[in-house]
Amino acid sequence: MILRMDLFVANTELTAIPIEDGRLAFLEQLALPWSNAAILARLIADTAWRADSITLYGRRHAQPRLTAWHGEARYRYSGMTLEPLPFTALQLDIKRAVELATGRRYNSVLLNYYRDERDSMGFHADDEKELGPEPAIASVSFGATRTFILKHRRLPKTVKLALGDGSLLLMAGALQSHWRHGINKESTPRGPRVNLTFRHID
Ligand SMILES: O=C(O)CCC(=O)C(=O)O
Ligand SMILES: [Mn+2]
Repeated sequence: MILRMDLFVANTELTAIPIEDGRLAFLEQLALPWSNAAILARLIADTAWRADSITLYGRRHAQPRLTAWHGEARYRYSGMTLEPLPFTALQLDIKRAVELATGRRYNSVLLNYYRDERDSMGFHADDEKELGPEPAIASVSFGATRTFILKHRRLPKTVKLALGDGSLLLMAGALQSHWRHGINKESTPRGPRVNLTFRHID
């Protein structure tokens, strides 16, 4: 008997999102062996969340979300140096799924916990030199859908993507040199969301 396995296997191919000056690819549901809800609950409960302040133009500000940095390399941004915690078993499982889907390897992950609609992330590029000139950054989201906004640095162009529960977004090519991205606060109630950005640090 020939088993029609393809009937049971979810789509694992990323779809390119056309964008100038960079590369974006999206998968609505990353293939994982647990439900998105179970992963979200474990990430929220088991992560050593930090409430860091960042220095912007010489002033300290509380970051409007919680964060954690895991993996094999130090990370410096906005006047902070983050010493990594080791990858957890769950993070390694998600990393493996992301590596299979994207065909790239990662050695670090930044976790961001948006507790509700008031949490956000300011516009920035992931362009630290340790990431290399054309970094592949793989972003996995669990929980509430939030709008990921990209703004071109020179052109009057904005791209908005709804990043839903279980989705994978790959940023690659020259994207970080030409675009900045962020997550705005929302004006209507939103449940918790955890986003993981897998990176390769040299
Ligand atoms: O939460 C998101 O979708 C964006 C996260 C992000 O840009 C980052 O971690 O650098
Ligand atoms: Mn980013």
